Amino acid sequence: MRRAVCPGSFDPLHNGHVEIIARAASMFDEVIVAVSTNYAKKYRFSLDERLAMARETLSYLAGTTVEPMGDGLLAEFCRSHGAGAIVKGLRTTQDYHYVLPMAHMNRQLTGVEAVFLPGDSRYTYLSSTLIKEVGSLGGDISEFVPKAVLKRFQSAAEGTAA
Ligand code: COD
Repeated sequence: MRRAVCPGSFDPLHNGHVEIIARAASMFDEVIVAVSTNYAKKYRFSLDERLAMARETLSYLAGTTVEPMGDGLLAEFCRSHGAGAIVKGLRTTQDYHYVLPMAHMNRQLTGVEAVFLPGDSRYTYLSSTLIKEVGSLGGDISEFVPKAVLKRFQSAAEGTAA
């Protein structure tokens, strides 16, 4: 059984993430989407919301589950879940420079391998940060995010208007 983990904050999940996770699902028997819970970090969406958006969006992918990562090491999460690989999407060489030391460290810690997939060129300009900025300033983000995410931005906007 080949099992991989796709980790991230997913604050929120966007189409670039979904494309990488779908490709991981086609390469591995099982994929666990691990949603990070770094208590030092301020998230726009709560853990429950990030889990719900990812579960609603990814339910069509066979063999894919969504779980909270907990506040420990990703390498330990992989070991405790029997996953031999961490799959990450790369947008730019900057992403590569950021994730490469992590890949070495994770492998050193528990032997877990890193698999890097080049992001689809349709989505490489997407980041959760940019989407939050555009969405919170009233821009149309419908092209960039799954329906489950769009719905939450719309409810937040309605809440503000009320
Ligand atoms: N196209 C393709 N891939 C993309 C795109 C895009 N448009 N946007 C983002 N991605 C990739 C990112 O490169 C990343 O791999 C993944 O999608 C998730 O992105 P984010 O932004 O939601 O997630 P991050 O970068 O905030 O997640 C960081 C982790 C949670 C992976 C990291 O902090 C971590 O490993 N934390 C666990 C603690 C730990 O073990 N620390 C020690 C590390 S050695």
